[in-house]
Amino acid sequence: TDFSGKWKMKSSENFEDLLKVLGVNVFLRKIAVRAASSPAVEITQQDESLSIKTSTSVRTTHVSFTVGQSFNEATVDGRPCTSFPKWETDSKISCEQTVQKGDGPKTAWTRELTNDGELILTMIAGEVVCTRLYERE
Ligand code: R13
Repeated sequence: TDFSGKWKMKSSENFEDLLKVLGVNVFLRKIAVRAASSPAVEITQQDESLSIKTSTSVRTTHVSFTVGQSFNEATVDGRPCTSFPKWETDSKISCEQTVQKGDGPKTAWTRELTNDGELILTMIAGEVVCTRLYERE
């Protein structure tokens, strides 16, 4: 599977609920939700190594990792965490996150390439699953 490409978001579910369960206040939530409605995602992949740049008007994140090796990133509410990405299937990566300090709901994400070439991102916090569907630009 090759996740490489520039991606645009087609739909998003439960993004605000995700931030809410993570304790983000309503003021910052509204700003984040608005900005996250039109992200630009660029992924480059070489074998098991991925680099994912996610840009919005208020926050841009850039992560690089190799599937099967832990790396440091931040949870969607901005807390530093250690992440462990693994192949769930040959077209789906699932990644568990462990925050470096403090507690809160268990967080994780998955990225899956569908048969029709779309990308499904899920971000999970406790019982809340945010699902975001991307298509190539
Ligand atoms: C701002 C500060 C407050 C906190 C926050 C959280 C998330 C975001 C912005 C902010 C955004 C996230 C976008 C995520 C995307 C995910 C994806 C709560 C720290 C800066 C308001 C914008 C686009 O689809 O991969």
